[in-house]
Amino acid sequence: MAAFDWADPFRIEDQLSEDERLIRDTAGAFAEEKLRPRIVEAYQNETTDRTIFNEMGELGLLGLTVPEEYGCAGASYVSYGLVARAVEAVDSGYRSMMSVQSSLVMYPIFAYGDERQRRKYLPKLASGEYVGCFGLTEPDAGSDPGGMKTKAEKISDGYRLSGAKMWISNSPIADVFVVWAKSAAHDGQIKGFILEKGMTGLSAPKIEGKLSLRASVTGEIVMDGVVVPEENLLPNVSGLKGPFGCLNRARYGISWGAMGAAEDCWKRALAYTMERIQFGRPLAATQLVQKKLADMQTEIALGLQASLRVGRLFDEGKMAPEMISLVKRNNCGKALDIARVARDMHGGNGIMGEYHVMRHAQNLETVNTYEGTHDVHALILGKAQTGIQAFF
Ligand code: TGC
Ligand code: FAD
Repeated sequence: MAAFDWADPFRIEDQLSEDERLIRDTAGAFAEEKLRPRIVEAYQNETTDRTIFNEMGELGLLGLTVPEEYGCAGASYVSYGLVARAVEAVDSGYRSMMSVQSSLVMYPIFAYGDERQRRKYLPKLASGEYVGCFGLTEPDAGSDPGGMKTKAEKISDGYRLSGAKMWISNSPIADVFVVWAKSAAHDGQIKGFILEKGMTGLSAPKIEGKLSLRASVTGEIVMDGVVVPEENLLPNVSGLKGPFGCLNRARYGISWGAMGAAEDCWKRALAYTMERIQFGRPLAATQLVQKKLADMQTEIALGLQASLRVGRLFDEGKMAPEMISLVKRNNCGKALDIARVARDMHGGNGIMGEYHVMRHAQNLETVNTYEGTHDVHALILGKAQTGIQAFF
């Protein structure tokens, strides 16, 4: 009989390759040694440290799955998930910064861009010299991005973009903006455009006062007749499958990341209740607390194993988007529950920044909402079973 490792019940460790373990350890050391010491203050003060992109770039953590010829690691999707898990164990906002850059900016330039666009943007995004953002959501088009109003009008040597994007991670500090707009020149289809900081009519005001993801800056993208040259159109995709192709990757990474945050909460709740004495015994000696710890362990073990399975299928070219809806929805919902329970198990201390659990819970409220809300992913899975579209 094998020994039971309570912290890794299904022996995820044994299921990883040597390269994947190396990448995981690199990301884990960076997260705990470089990110953990700054998060409490950054969150409290609502500040985003731009240099984190450079630090991640130096370690090769940006655009991890993009091929090496563009300055990236060309690693597996399982590796990408492991990085998301390690970074989000510290803070969902730091994972957000990384995953927007990797899955929502570098991936579409790689997959839908031409060779000139790849060579121009990818190496600088990989090193962190450039920060990128992804503009899909609008004030009146969130779960239903097909309802977007942003328009691209054809002009002699390019397009004129008008409209506004809302809730855009990284936008106030972005150099490169991947923006989705309806193009009359393409039968009203949605097309992707690469905008650059400094273009006339382009601004990205910060959204102030968030109570979640406070260490990751969020803004708008306002386009007041921005002239975008023809060479900045992403030529190789049309329609909603363009942005959804990016979201498949980001949502998959989030499924791992949310489990990273949940693991941090679980292990903190365990450590805290082992130490904390009430009624003459550690809290962890009570049945109620042990049940909560067992529930956390179970959901995390199942969630990680599921994400690993989807990652392997991704790497084998056998991923279906509905698999990603299943793990994104399940892992975000479960992580949010775990963070709330861990906060409760810390008693009054649980509301303090230095104990980390309340910050995770606040962050996971957003993680459960962005990239398709918990309920939108339920409707995707419901449609797959019934064949009936229930969005409207
Ligand atoms: P529907 O008619 O179902 O599909 C339209 C076209 O898109 C294709 N498609 C996909 N392609 C690839 N992957 C997927 N997952 C796809 N889902 C759909 C589909 O085949 C079709 O193609 P074609 O060629 O036939 O035209 O689309 P719908 O308008 O009915 O949409 C339904 C719904 C609700 C599923 C969809 O709109 C949705 O997923 N809504 C959620 C919106 C969302 O996730 N927004 C995310 C914004 S970005 C963000 O939140 C970043 S936060 C990041 C961070 O900070 O970490
Ligand atoms: P709505 O779509 O208005 O939904 C509100 C509620 O209604 C939800 O509970 C939803 O589940 C429910 N609902 C919606 N439709 C249905 C239906 N048909 N049936 C039943 N219930 C329904 N977007 C980007 O493009 N780029 C980014 O970088 C980005 N970063 C973000 C960062 C943060 C901090 C946040 C908060 C959001 C970010 N988003 C980004 C936007 C995010 O993807 C949207 O908030 C999300 O898709 C939900 O859209 P909404 O906020 O308009 O909510």
